Amino acid sequence: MRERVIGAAQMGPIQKSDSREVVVSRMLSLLDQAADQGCDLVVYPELALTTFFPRWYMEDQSEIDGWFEREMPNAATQPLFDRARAHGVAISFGYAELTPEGHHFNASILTDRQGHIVGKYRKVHLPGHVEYDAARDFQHLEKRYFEPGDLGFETFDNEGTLMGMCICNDRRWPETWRVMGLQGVELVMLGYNTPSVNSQNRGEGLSERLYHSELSVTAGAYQNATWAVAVAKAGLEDGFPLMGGTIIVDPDGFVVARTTGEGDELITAHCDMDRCQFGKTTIFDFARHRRVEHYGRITSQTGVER
Ligand code: ING
Repeated sequence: MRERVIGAAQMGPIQKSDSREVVVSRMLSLLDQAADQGCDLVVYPELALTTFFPRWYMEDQSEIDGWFEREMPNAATQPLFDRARAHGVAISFGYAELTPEGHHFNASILTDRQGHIVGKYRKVHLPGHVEYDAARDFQHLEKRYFEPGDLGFETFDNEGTLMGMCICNDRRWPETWRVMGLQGVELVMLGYNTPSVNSQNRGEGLSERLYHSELSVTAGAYQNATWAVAVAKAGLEDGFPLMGGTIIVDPDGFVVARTTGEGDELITAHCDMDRCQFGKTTIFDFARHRRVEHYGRITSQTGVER
């Protein structure tokens, strides 16, 4: 049995005026709770250090860049890496990355239990739009502020467990999960900031959105025989509601832990990574069952060709 004790650290709202330091202190509190409960890995949400700023239309690049981190760790986040190392807990969290070359990514990192970064991911599937859209109840300008990720969907051997990351909208695309599944992934970690309401369809309510999120994560876990941890930033951010719905899912696609509220809330699960093997060697033994000669459209086409 290769057990990892995993904590999903859901975070409540971060207001536009909240400093990185205030946010990090909340993350430290969740980390301490996780360590007290025996966790050896803690997963935080997408863009965990700031409010979900793509809801705001901005034109001034220096204002936009103020939401990004130029290095990781940095002064604001060093206490988090130091505390994680002191506890012997690996962490994963999302943040807005501004590279030395001037590229802007919606990124996430993964550390080992000594606080060393062992993996990085940059969000591939960017939802939303580039220009201000007056038809929307609120903006979702990820295509304006971020470039599509350039690292693909990699997996990382983190102290004996093969781990992978994706971010938010990525979870809705089966390609995300299968590319990691084809590498033998055993744990997929993802954070999300998902509005509770659809900016383009007032008819779609919270229960539908929670269902679609859980459907995406449980399907991805089941169809690739992997554990999955999906962690929300939730609650009312400057009046804009983000949904909760944080879950930990086993390799058979069953939810083993879920949050109940929309604030800072830790859930944990004892996850035996060897439980991935049954699915990977029977129903989802890709080598025995897949017929790639029929899958060409998946990579040769972007859109539909009737
Ligand atoms: N947020 C949302 C998400 O994919 C979205 C955007 C919501 C797209 C619902 C489609 C439907 O969960 C982010 N940040 O990707």
